[in-house]
Formats: sequence, C-alpha cells, structure tokens
Amino acid sequence: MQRQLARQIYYDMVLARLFEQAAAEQYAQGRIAGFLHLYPGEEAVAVGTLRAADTGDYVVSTYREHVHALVWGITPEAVMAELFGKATGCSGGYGGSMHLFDAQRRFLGGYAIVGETFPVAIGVGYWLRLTEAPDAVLCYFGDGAANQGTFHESLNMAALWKLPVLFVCENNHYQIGTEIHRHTAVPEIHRHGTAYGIPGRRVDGMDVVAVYEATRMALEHVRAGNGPYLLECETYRYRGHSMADPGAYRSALEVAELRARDPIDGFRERVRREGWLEQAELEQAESEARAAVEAAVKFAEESLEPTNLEQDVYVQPLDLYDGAKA
Ligand SMILES: Cc1ncc(C[n+]2csc(CCOP(=O)(O)OP(=O)(O)O)c2C)c(N)n1
Ligand SMILES: [Mg+2]
Repeated sequence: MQRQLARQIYYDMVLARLFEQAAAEQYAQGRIAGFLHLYPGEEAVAVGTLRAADTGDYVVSTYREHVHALVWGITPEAVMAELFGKATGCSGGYGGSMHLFDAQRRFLGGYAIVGETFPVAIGVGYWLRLTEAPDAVLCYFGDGAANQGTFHESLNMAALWKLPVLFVCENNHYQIGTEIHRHTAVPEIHRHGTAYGIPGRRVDGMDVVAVYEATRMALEHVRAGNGPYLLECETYRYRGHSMADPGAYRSALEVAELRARDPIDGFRERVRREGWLEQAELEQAESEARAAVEAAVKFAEESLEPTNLEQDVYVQPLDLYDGAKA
C-alpha cells in the first residue's frame, strides 16, 4: 500500500473513533438532542469503501453516517455543529445526527427510515445511466434493512436497468436488539443479490485493507457498465444501537471477542509489519485527529442556532396554493 494512502486511512479511522467518542460525551452533557447512533467498531467499512471510491461518486447513507460524511470530506466542524443543531452545521442545523447532507460534495444523506437509502440510490443511478456519466453510487445499508421491501424492489430495478450502484451492507449482526439469525432467513446478505442476478461477496469488515481491495474490484465491475454489485462487510458495533440502548442483549464475552479484532489496532499492526509508515508518522496522525475533534467541539459550542425555523421547510407554499386554485 502506498504511504500516502496508508496514512490517510489511519488518520480517517482514528478521527472516526475520536469523533464518535466526543459525540457520546457531548450527548451525555445534553448538548446533542434526539437519537445518536455511533460507529465505533465499524470504521473499516466506511473508510475502506470510501477511500476506494472516486471523488465524483455519490454517497447515500443511513442514520449511522457521521463517519461516511467525514471521510467524504464534510469537515468535522460542520458535522459536529449539525449534531449540536447549529446553523453552521452541514444541514444548517435543521437535520441533526441522522440527516447529514452536502449536495455539492455528492453526499446525499443521512436517512432515518430503514431501507430509505435504496430508492434514493437507484434514482441517482438511473440519472447517471441516462447521462452516461462515469460516476457510481455507493449505497449503504444495515443487515436489518435487507428485510425491507425497498431493498428487493430496488435490487430488481438496479439489475434490470444495469445501474451503476454499489450496495454496501454494513452487517453488524444486529437490528437494534435482534440478532441476525432471528431476523432474516438468509443471513449471508450478499446472497440476496443472486435472485436478481447481482454478483456480490462477503468481506471481513474489520480489515480495512480487505474492504478497500474488495471495493476497488466491485467498483471496477460497476463502472464497466455491468450493473450493480452487492458487497457485504461483516462488522460489529461496540456500543448499543443508539445512546438510548445499553445493549444488554449481548454478552460481555461476545463484545470482548469482537473488540479483540479492533480494525484500528489491526491496521496499525499491519502498517508496522509492512513498514508502510514510521511510528512518528502514526503518532503525528493521531495528534492531528485529536486536534481536529477538539476544534470541532469548540466550533459547534460557539456557533449559533438557526433563527428561522420555517426556512427550507416549505417550497414557496403560497405559489403552490395559487397553482392548486388555478
Ligand atoms: C421503516 C423503519 N422501521 C423501523 C425503524 C426503527 N429502526 C431504527 S434503526 C432499526 C434497526 C436497523 O438495523 P440495521 O439495518 O441492521 O442497521 P444498524 O442500526 O445495525 O446499523 C430499526 C428497526 C425505522 N427507523 N424505519
Ligand atoms: Mg445491523
């Protein structure tokens, strides 16, 4: 792996872990309201897939999307301010944790409804196909979302129209408190694509290099005009489903076993073994990430709340009313 890429990946994963820890602390202090779904343990999935994508690609993610937004270039300040509900947030403070958005960067959400990402992704994919654009869509979803009707309907249409969509399953084995073998008849999520002629594979989602390489191959397939691909990343979340969930349905032993396969520790060991980076470079990346998170919290604290709550809620309501009368 190239030095520059190894450094970027390490920085991304450390930033992701520290950002989410800071978000949990700020939530506990009452500065973040509503639901907050955190990503520790799953970092290799967002980082490995998005660092393998091109900057012109589109990203559609779920409510567990802070890290996708950060890797895709939304600044830690703009993400943290959005969690705080401040006007300087990437959605103007109107969206919050589950609705991060940046159209200019082609980051199209942040969706709270399970299975909502699929129709949005195939809409963009359809447009890319019509305009013969070279870009792809990365569509993230959890293992639980594979049971939704939108998943099957969208897979069918994406295959039928050969849309350039990479479906990325973040299989963390739980749908809130329900373990995967209790919520789906076929727990190998990538196999769900076979009914629609969509190729796919499962990859170790705790291994960022494996995720990166699998994504490169998958995106090559998608960009060559072959239609969609379904990449299933097996991963694990260390915390409960959201800050409201203590996660008592899992044994301490299960969590400890998965923590022993931590994606950041694993990558750091690999970097040392392969000689990709020096110890000083790792430490430098860590302190830069720490400083970025501290600055983000300060920025969010000092920012102002939005003043006009009606802004962007209605599209010229009077015009619509007049149109209806006519
Ligand atoms: C249509 C719909 N049904 C139910 C919910 C409530 N809900 C929120 S998250 C969630 C679990 C989803 O699990 P999964 O897709 O595996 O994602 P994870 O949280 O594990 O990342 C449920 C059922 C919802 N938001 N939308
Ligand atoms: Mg899940």
